[in-house]
Amino acid sequence: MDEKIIAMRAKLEEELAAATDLQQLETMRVTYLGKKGCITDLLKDMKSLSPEEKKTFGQDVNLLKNEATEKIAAKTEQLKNEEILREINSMPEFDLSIPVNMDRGSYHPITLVQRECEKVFISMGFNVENYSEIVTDYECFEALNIPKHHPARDMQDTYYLENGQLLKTHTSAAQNAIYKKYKDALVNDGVPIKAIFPGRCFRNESTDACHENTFFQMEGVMVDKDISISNLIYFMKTMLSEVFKKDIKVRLRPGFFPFVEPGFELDISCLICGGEGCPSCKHSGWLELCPCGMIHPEVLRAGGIDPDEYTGFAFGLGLTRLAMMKYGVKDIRDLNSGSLKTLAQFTDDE
Ligand code: FA5
Repeated sequence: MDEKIIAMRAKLEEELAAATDLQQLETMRVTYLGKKGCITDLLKDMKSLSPEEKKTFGQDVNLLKNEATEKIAAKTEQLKNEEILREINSMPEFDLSIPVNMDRGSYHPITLVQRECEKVFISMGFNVENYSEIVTDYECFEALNIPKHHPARDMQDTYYLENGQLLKTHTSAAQNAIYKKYKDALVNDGVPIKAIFPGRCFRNESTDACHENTFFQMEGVMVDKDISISNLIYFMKTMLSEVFKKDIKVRLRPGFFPFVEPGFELDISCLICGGEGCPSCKHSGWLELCPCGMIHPEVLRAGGIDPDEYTGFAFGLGLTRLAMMKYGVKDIRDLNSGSLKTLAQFTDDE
């Protein structure tokens, strides 16, 4: 056998034995087997050989080429397998038979209270609606009888997007869309509009024990012929007694909101201090929980409903404050803290 072929086979064996990574093998593959590789290069020597020698030499070169192809492929496979094994061995060991020794996750207290309220209202025939957190100025203010430059806007500063949209300051921002969605069924089929729409609200204001810049409300509206304040009071009372499962002292006092007339503030006696006064109720003994009122005719009109024929009530329940009262959370900021120690107390089996 040609000396060059013998030497090249020996070199190949040596390099294969020394190769420790896939990159080295790839370089070898190109060096030996590539179009301009050293095995192809051997064929140049054929020119000077006799026809008989050419035959044997050609066979030997082919043999070397096949050997090199197989051996480089086998070594590549071997290194890949070793790499997978190394990866498996470096993974932490899991023993699936060991009992879980971790705290269970739990629903957030606000979610629990929201679901409880939803259940109560669904049982009274209300639909639950979901509405966007980003709304237009029209939805949040103008459709609610709060034109530009109206002083009521000062009470609800918020965060604006560059395109002029804003993060909704109250769930009332969905009222207009809800009226438009259900007005045909109301007018054509006499189906009263009964909807609640819980959602996250945002206000650019400083925080304290009972104010957050991000909090939850649940809006509720009912529109039909002859809806009155008595209907409003009935639904509010039912909801509170179902949620608290006990008698709660409430008071209704006049309140101003441009989208209701008349408007009320529904306060509950602070359950943290029993009405004595504490930081959670700003030392008044009462907590503003659920402003409400009879929907303003302009608001109905903007929703495509004739206020001479239909009336309705609306309320804006402070869900976050309700959760505080129900679970005895003294500082509203704990609810947004993400502290598992605080939140895990409310684990529910649902
Ligand atoms: C409103 O947001 C009106 N849209 C409510 C309404 C709806 C009135 C329908 C009439 C008819 P107000 O700004 O008062 O109103 O907020 C309503 C409730 O949300 C408050 O009583 C309170 O419980 C809660 N709330 C308001 N601001 C905050 C805040 N910064 N942090 C936590 N809860 C808040």
